[in-house]
Amino acid sequence: MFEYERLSKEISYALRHAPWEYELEMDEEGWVPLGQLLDALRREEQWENIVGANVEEMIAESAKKRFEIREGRIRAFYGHSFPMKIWKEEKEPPDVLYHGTARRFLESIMEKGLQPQERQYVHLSQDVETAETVGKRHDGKPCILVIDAKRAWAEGIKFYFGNEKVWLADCVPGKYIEQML
Ligand code: HQG
Repeated sequence: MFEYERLSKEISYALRHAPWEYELEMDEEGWVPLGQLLDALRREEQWENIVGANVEEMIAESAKKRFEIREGRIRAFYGHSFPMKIWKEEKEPPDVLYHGTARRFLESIMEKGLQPQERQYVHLSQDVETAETVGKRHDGKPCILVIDAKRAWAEGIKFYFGNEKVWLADCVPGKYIEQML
């Protein structure tokens, strides 16, 4: 039985943060050959018998849609942090998006806007529930920010499609952000 959570974390690390540690050749959309990733994982004792089907099962079992496999390649939908910025598809966002964050970040966010911080893009949520889950990683009682994506888009802020629940942006100025009470 493969431990999907550990596998998901390690693949997240490889595809989002440190592809060079796994000697992966990544293209500008974040794709790497699945076989290359499997070879790299197999060098570790814990994954010495891993096959593609295990990765597919991990993706299918996960509550979050983090990865995609297509034509023998795998990529992460979002979350990247290394300097080479992954190309994402620009897309008109829903009228409203959400962002769950910690209370301690609020003042700075309202002053400087939502910034990508350690990642390549700001991560926004399609619905409040998803934003709550994201925010709880930073604060037991997270606050939910409501983004006027319709106006921001109309005024030239770029949005990108992550997956059905996750949207990305380069930054979101404070004037488009309101705290949900
Ligand atoms: C905050 C997980 C101060 C921002 C999640 C956030 C997501 C500011 C933190 C995905 C700021 C960065 C990404 C400013 C933004 N001043 N703080 N100006 N602008 N921040 O983890 O959005 O499980 O890099 O509010 O579910 O929390 O890994 O981003 O709190 O989808 O698949 O800086 O990662 O997905 O934190 O999460 P993060 P995030 P996975």
